[in-house]
Amino acid sequence: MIPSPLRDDIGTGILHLGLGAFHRAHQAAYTQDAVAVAGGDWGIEAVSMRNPALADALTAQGGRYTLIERHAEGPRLLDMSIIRRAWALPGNAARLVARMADPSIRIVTITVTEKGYGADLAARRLNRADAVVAHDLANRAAPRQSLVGHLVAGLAARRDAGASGLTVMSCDNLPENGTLLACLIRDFAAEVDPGLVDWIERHCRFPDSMVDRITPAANEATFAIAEAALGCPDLGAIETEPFRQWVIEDNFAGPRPQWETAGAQLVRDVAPFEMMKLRLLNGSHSLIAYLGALRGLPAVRDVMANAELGAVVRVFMRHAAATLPPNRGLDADAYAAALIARFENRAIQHRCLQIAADGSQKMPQRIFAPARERLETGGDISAFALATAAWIRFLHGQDETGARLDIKDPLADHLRRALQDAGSKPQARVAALARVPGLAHGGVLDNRRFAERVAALLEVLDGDGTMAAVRAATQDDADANRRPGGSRGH
Ligand code: CS2
Repeated sequence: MIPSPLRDDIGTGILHLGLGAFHRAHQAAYTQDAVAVAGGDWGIEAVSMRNPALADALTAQGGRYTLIERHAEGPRLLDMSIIRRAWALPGNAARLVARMADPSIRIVTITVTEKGYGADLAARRLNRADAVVAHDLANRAAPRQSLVGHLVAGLAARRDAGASGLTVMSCDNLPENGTLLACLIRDFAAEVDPGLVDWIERHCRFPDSMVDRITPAANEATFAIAEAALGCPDLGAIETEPFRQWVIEDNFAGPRPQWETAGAQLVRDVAPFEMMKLRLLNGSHSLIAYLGALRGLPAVRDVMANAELGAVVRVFMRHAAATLPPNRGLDADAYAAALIARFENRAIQHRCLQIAADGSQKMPQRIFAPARERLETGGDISAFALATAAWIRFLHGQDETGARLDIKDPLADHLRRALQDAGSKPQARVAALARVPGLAHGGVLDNRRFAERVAALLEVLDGDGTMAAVRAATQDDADANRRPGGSRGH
């Protein structure tokens, strides 16, 4: 175990919302390293959005937990102590407001996953149809429920306390995540407290950020490794890959930790990094997750160990890379090659079903947006069509052996009903999904060329199974590459 390098008397300058594994493996690790090198009162007060058990367990451990980095040569264990306090939000809304108004808090960071924002991803506005958002807008006297409702209440209290502005940084996998969050907060504030909009615009900042570290949910092995090292159980232990990347828009309302001393990149424009990551890493992750789930393969590494599935992932990455704006100083080929090695890491057991969850919130930026660009430029769409067909087949809730698949998705009921009503014809199923309210497909599922390709692959999935569909999609790519002038996915 590598001991924590931090002193005990570090003050708390960051309030974090979302105490999941990703935060503990990524932002907490960067911040601990930055404070160890450059100092500063940047301890983290972490708020669990739903789960009191985890917050209680961390509190009982004095905020400490073991971070296990899964290197090829064996695990490396770090004693983490940057989280100074942890508590859960249910029943504590007033406490959150009070902490946001405290001048010693300078930054609020957020990892609540894509669905936690209550956003209409197509319009990039507040989703008034979202139950918790609608509740907060309609019942201002009732306890708040939505992320944006809590943040707006906290910002109002901060203004009323006469404190300085705040930096509120989203660390979730959404395009222009900070800009999106600023729009949602503006939408909400304009309705409940119009004067606040101006104060927020003048004093607060919402930097965009690209976050990356593959962090599976903790499993029995995670807890066993930590317990063996500590001699007692560690309920906060988590495991992660060695790789990490954090690209942050240098746009802060006040001071910040010297995250660059820990390897973070502070840049003017995050968009090129974020687009490459969302489309190559997260896009192929979703493809892997749906193909793997249908095949009954437990984890990403198991999908990559199959030569044909590994090959289709490479084809997908090539096509996704072809949608990235050129000349942005980033090497997509090297990035893709590194990704393959990360996905193949035998030491990481990243479950397909974990990644497959919440597809309606992930497909838009990972699959539909690049597919739309390919349709506009007349490029090959087969890899995106395969990901879409596999998702639809997955939504039927059975793998190809007939075993039940658990569909976790905020739109699950709508998606299930749409597919049930559509009957068995592939074209009708694609058309039915295109009409699901709140699914931000950007017109892609209504596009004739795309819908036909998805339906054709869905038919193969239904009739001949996952591998046959993979072969059909890979064949498209091979044919395109044989045509004169056709290559490299263009
Ligand atoms: C994954 C991501 O669960 C998912 O949808 O694609 O959590 C992925 O592991 C991270 O973005 C990696 O940085």
